Amino acid sequence: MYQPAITGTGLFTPKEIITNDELVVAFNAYADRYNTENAQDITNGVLEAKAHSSSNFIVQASGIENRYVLDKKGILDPDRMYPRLRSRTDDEPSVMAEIALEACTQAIENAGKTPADVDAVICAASNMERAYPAIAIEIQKLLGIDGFAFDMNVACSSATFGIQAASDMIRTGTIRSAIVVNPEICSAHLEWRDRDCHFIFGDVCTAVLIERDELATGNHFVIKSTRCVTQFSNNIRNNNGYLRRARDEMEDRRDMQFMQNGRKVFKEVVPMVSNLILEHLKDENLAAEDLKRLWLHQANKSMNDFIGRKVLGRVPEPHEQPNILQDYANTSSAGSIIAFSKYSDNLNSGDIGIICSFGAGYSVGSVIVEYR
Ligand code: CO8
Repeated sequence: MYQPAITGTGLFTPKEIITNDELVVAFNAYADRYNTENAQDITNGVLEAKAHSSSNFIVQASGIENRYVLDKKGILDPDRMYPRLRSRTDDEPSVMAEIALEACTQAIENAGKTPADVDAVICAASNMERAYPAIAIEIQKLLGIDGFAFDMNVACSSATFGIQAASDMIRTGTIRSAIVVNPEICSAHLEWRDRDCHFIFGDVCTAVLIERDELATGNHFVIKSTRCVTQFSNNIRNNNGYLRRARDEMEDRRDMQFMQNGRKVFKEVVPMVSNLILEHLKDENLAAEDLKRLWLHQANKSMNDFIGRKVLGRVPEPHEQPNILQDYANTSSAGSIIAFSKYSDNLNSGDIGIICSFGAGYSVGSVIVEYR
């Protein structure tokens, strides 16, 4: 058996930022136009008028202040309200592979390695831009990696589930190393015309290189153990898929994009997460006070505050549980990895931390790491 370790991280951040105020101006312009164009149906009770969004609500309900996106103009155009991404030929890299290339290259360099040192690529994300061939195999080709690659999707928990898959393959000796990459183009499956969710998501790509501990050349994080749990729920759902064409009644309905019952998700997922973390710590004979850092999924600030309090038994210090959602919004599976890649400093050898993601499925993934 080999000991897996995270030896490098990479982060691709899009150049364009949308502030809450910019988002709200665009949404309210869209809502006003919708209400004017549908005035008759609204008066007759056939349609509901769209209420305005507000920056104050967004910050207070979620903690989100900004989000990075691949295309700001299309999203903020009240006549469009979704990104405009250039069509690509089959000979060009796909968008997901392109942003993955940047994050993977950084992760490999950060570990002091080259693509020749990598045996596998796992593209773990909450949506894939095509059904096949796997995006991971395209990333593998672009990086010039031998071995094999595959895609996996466990929504917001894709990264931690991918880390578990890679770690287990390294433990058993199937591979020496794997890159787990999370290209999340959330802006393309978010419904920007729905004020309940239009502020939630942003785009990003994260990557971690996982290797046998003995191959690490610098400071790294030994993966002590991983835990994953799932429980079916319709409270976060997207019904778009390849059967759409076959179903005559499925035109461009609201449920072709991200849908959620946020209140229920909040109430049901928080106990799942804190229970999994506490059980995972117990299995490792660790106490909550042994945890020097929690890199949590980045969906909602109050949600993270609740989980931190439940796990530690007190209010975590900001440096113990860093949040990045104020800058990035929810980036699905990438959120906890952004926090990990940006806030892994000031740790001493032997310090213990936990990476934990949670979301649609429901799914929760927990990774206990030790800094070396
Ligand atoms: N501006 C002003 N008012 C608003 C707005 C707005 N933008 N939106 C809603 N309101 C109003 C509501 O209409 C409601 O009014 P009323 O009381 O009159 O009915 C009031 O404000 C309160 O609304 P909510 O109850 O919805 O507000 P909450 O306090 O519950 O906050 C949140 C909403 C922020 C969504 C919160 O519930 C939350 O964060 N919940 C957790 C959600 C979560 O963690 N989800 C995980 C999803 S991520 C995931 O799994 C990945 C999926 C795959 C990626 C998808 C990419 C697109």
